[in-house]
Amino acid sequence: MAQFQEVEKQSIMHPKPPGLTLHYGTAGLRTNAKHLDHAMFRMGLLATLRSKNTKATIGVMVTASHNPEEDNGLKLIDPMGEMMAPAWEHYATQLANADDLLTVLKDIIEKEAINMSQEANVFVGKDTRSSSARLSQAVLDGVSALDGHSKDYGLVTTPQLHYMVRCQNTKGKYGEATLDGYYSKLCQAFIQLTKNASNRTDDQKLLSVDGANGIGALKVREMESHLKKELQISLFNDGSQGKLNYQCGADFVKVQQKPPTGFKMNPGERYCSFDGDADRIVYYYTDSEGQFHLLDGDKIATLMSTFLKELLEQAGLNLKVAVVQTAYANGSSTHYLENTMKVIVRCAKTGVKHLHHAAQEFDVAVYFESNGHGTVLFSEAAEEKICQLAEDPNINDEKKRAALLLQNTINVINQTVGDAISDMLFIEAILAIKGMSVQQWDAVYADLPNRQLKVKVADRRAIDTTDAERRAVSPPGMQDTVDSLVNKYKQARSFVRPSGTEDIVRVYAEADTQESADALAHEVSLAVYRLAGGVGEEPKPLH
Ligand code: G16
Repeated sequence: MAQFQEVEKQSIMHPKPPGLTLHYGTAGLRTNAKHLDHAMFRMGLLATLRSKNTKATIGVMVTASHNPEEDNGLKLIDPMGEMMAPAWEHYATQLANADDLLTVLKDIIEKEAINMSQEANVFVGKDTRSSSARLSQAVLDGVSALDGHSKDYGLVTTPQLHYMVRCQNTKGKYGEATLDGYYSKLCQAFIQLTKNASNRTDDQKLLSVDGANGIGALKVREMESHLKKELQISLFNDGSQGKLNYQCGADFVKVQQKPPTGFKMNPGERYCSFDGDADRIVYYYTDSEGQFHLLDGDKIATLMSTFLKELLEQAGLNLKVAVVQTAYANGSSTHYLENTMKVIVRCAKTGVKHLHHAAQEFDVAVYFESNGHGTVLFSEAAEEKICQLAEDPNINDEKKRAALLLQNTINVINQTVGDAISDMLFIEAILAIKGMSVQQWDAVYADLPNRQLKVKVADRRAIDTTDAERRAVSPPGMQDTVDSLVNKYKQARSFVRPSGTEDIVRVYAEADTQESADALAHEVSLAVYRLAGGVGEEPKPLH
């Protein structure tokens, strides 16, 4: 077949480094950018096969998101804008590591009974990393080697590319597959929502955004004119000076529990940070004593689900609302959601693909990881009921207002995946409508003090977990040790899991005081180091 000859010819230009093994992990392939050229070419091939297989447009986003600038990676996007199906993740790993590329390629074609004469379309996007241009070219080479058509969106955020894929495959029903279409849809919905905030002052329209020195900063600038001054963004860490994700961005702020560098915080004002590809967001402020307060994904999920539940009640719509979290969710947030809010709470494995899947079971589901990665899903039936109600001429004013707010909420949200820009607009709209300050939002419940640490081990797959990653099944003795350490502290909880995006093991601990959370996290880190083959220096106490 001429296509295979072309693949063979082109693959010589994208050689696989000997001895390198890659895994399609939590959010795709990710490692040092030096090692990725062959994998990018091959993922271009795979995206083309997936497009032929689904008879739809597929997306390939070149990014390593929160990782340091020298890393890169790729996320594959399925037809409805969701993360690629798990069965195909396995093919991605096989293909990336194949020594005999054509055999693996032919094997996938046979197993999936792919019609090679079917047309293929692939959308490609990239973040601002210096390696991204070269690597996205390798993806485009892969697509053309199998005679696929590609559209290069160039610099876009990850959620923007997810959005484009869904728009394309739903023939405009979701929106227009252009950046202008994306900004118009989200900003118009935001403006409609904030029209309901009659007492909104000019001060409440101000928000400071840390762009992580990445693509999010460029895109916020691009969006500004669409906001018609209804939100006035002061942008810092915009990429003009600092390094991507270095001492800034959502991951830094969440893990370090401190503000990013690059600006001075004014007490009481609202700030938020995006991550490197703008699919995560966290909020924060300092109080008059200079104390830093973080509003992470759990606080965001609480704000969004409360708002939606209230509106659904006002609209008289009996729809099931759920919140999907992960093991990292602060114990206080889960307690508040279950006992005060009385919403259904589910725990999924880390990775938005798992949360997204769990959320699809409900009429309305807010899914968020503590790290700020999340969105809201409405089932088709729920959307239909809301739209019907909004158009019903025989309902009272309260119901009408609630139905219209819900309709605009659907439009401000990017339902394909967590989206820092869309989440920011929704959060700002909720605060405006409820007339709520960031301090009032923060006071809804008090987080249990917590700490996250990383441990370097020889092979992180030595740790295996179960129960949505809340318990370790290997190495032997790991879980018993964690249990006995947890028992030493009050209101304590801890777990360990291998990261799917970095070559480390993650440790999470929470307890009644920060000292206890820090001590527990350190003791569990030591246990990981000793039982799972730690490398380098033993973890040191935090204080
Ligand atoms: C990715 C995933 C997230 C996940 C994070 C950390 O985020 O999309 O769902 O929480 O990695 O994963 P891990 O703990 O396995 O390293 P991003 O923003 O880097 O794409």
